[in-house]
Amino acid sequence: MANVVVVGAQWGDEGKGKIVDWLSERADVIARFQGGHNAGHTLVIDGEVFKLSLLPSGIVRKGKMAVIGNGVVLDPWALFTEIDKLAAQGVAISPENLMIAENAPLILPLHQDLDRLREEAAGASKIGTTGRGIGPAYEDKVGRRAIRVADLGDEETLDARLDRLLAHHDPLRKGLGAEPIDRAELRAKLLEIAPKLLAYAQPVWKVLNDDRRAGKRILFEGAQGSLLDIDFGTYPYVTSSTTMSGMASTGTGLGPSSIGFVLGIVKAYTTRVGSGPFPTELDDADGQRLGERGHEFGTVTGRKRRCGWFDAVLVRQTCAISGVNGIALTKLDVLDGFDTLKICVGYEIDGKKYDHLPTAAALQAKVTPIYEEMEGWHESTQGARSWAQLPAAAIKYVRRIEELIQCPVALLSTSPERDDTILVT
Ligand code: 2SA
Ligand code: MG
Repeated sequence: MANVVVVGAQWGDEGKGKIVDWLSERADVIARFQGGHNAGHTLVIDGEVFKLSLLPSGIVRKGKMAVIGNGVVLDPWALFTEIDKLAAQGVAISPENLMIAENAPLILPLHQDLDRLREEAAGASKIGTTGRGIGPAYEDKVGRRAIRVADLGDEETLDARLDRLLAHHDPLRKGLGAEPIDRAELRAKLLEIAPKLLAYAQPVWKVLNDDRRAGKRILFEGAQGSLLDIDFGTYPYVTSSTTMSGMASTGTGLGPSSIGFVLGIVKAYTTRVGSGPFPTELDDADGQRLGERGHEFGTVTGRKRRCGWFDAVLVRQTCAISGVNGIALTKLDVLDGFDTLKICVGYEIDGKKYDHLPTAAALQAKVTPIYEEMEGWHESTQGARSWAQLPAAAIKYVRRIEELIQCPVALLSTSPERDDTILVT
């Protein structure tokens, strides 16, 4: 197997966790390259449910190396909470099976404060973030005032970093009506967790390049989805990282030539959490039904997801931007029992047809989807393990999606269980 990058091709929650877990059986190293503990990946293994948020999904498998790359923003306290939770489920985590990039920036409690304060102040125009401090942490990274993993190894460096950071945050907090940071408390908290965290710290770029040369297979695990990308998503209703495949390279320190295959994860319908445009959103009984059958609630926050028909325009667009070689189509079984299904094949805006989502917010707000109707099926596709077990109408639906998004289906997932996966190619 070539080194594979897995990205969500919609707004996240496409079912990446299960696919990454399935693929990690065929990999030696599983690396996260962006996002933080705003991600929520659910794995079901022999009926047991594992919910991961910051850790790469491959961590649940024995004999694999899980990697948190420099492109990730890391909340050290959330990390150890998650490690403890997994330990209680029998998954042992140590520097033997987890390494963290020394140059990964940290998420601190002050980032969560800022995330929350800003969302509260924004009222109706809020982004609908996960409240994990992701945006503010990336701001500090780009603003060159982040505290990074390696900074915890030296008190003098840490002090200098803290000075710089608080010089920025205290006035910001004041403007939002919050108290200044208790520097001594934050410093003590960081120094307390430092040895635990530093035990996992590595020059990830170097280890991965050595791994690659040694012929190890690397799986890059994307989080969130392409339409939440900071550049190509529905800005400003996006997350603060690059969620496209290109980030796998800069978010770990392996050149683009190390990537052999880009797998886009695509849900057979569409969902989104948080605010922002959603052309095919359904406010009716069909939308309700998709949400209920698909258990569309956030893994991390429990938030109800907005649901709608499959939007081929958007998926064609994100597959192009990420250079997707093939898709894994998930949750087809959620569509079982609909008489008719709709697929969005184009947009109409002010009487003009579009084959892509324009960037201008004013145009996005006026999109009317152009639908194609397809016959549904009443048989159950849940748990199907071969193409032959699918009803003809379901096969037709999948083939039509391939045609519209200009990308082949490589995998078909028919239930949350690891083995209910059909390899198409
Ligand atoms: P943030 O917190 O700054 O990244 O939020 C910005 C936008 O990105 C969306 N976002 C997500 N959308 C879907 N799933 C996500 N992860 C969790 C999950 C979410 C959860 O997999 O279930 O548990 O609610 C995720 N993370 C960020 C977010 O909704 C904002 O629109
Ligand atoms: Mg998710």
